[in-house]
Amino acid sequence: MAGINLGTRLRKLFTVEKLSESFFDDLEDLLIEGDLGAKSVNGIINQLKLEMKTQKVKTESDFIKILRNYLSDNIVSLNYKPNMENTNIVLILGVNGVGKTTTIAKLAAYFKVEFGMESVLSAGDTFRAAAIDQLIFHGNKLGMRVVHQQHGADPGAVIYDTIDSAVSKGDKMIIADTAGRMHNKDNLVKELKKIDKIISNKIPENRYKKFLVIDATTGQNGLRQAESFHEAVGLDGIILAKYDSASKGGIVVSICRDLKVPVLFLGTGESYSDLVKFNKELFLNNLLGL
Ligand SMILES: Nc1nc2c(ncn2[C@@H]2O[C@H](COP(=O)(O)OP(=O)(O)OP(=O)(O)O)[C@@H](O)[C@H]2O)c(=O)[nH]1
Ligand SMILES: [Mg+2]
Repeated sequence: MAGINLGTRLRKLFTVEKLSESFFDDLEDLLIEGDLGAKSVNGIINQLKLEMKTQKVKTESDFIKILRNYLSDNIVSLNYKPNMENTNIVLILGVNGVGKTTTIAKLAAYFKVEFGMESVLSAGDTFRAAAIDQLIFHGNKLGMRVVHQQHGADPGAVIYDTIDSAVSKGDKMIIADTAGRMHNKDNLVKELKKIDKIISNKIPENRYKKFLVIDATTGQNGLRQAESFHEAVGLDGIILAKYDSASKGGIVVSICRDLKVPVLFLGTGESYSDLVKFNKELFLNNLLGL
């Protein structure tokens, strides 16, 4: 919703239309524009209609409060804590250009600050020519090890080697990159399932997490992406990149509501420190302009 404050528009709608015939139609349009997604919006409208019958909704703040509560009930957040004793792996997924590789570098910086943990970066995107160099560049800047093979190598083999080397050296955290694009979607899904199987055979479930990066500016496409990846390998969490853009990230409401996958972090810029833990209250205040 480029540059327009959803909260301001919602309050104005309430004040001007006062629950008239067109109120819920216009409300629906506003929420859809806010990237909340058709299914979520239907749920919100039904809930509002119900609550507005039973509760006195006199002011726009009464109305915003009901809306906020509904959204709050549908958003799940998660505070990721790695195992400090054994090797953990975080597999970073997402379609091309959403911010995966940048997010990997930010996560490595975050794990260092938050847990004093060095990460090993695994160059699992062997599909795009420059992807390996990009990860090596970040590894050099961060002073962290990068395990890689040549362009076109089998990503499963790269990640397999990374795990073996991390376990033998006693490294506690692996962050693995993946290709966002393949020759076609079926190939990508096949490749990801293979990678998933390789990792699952080496690292137990409680130390293996699959995080999907979503670009905050892609709107409802983000929900479709999450559905595809969730169906292919099962997601443990969402990282919403480019939250510093005009988007307020309404898309995560749909993802949480429909897939029950929690949100972990927001990417708020291009520097290593631009990764913040997802805070539901702050997120909702920002979404609704409170
Ligand atoms: N403003 C902003 N830009 C970001 C953020 N995260 C990533 N970017 C930028 O988005 C662009 C793409 O980021 P990458 O990390 O290369 O994305 P990717 O998903 O690895 O891309 P592919 O490897 O091509 O699939 C880069 O210019 C990043 O600097 C963010 O949180 N905010
Ligand atoms: Mg990349």
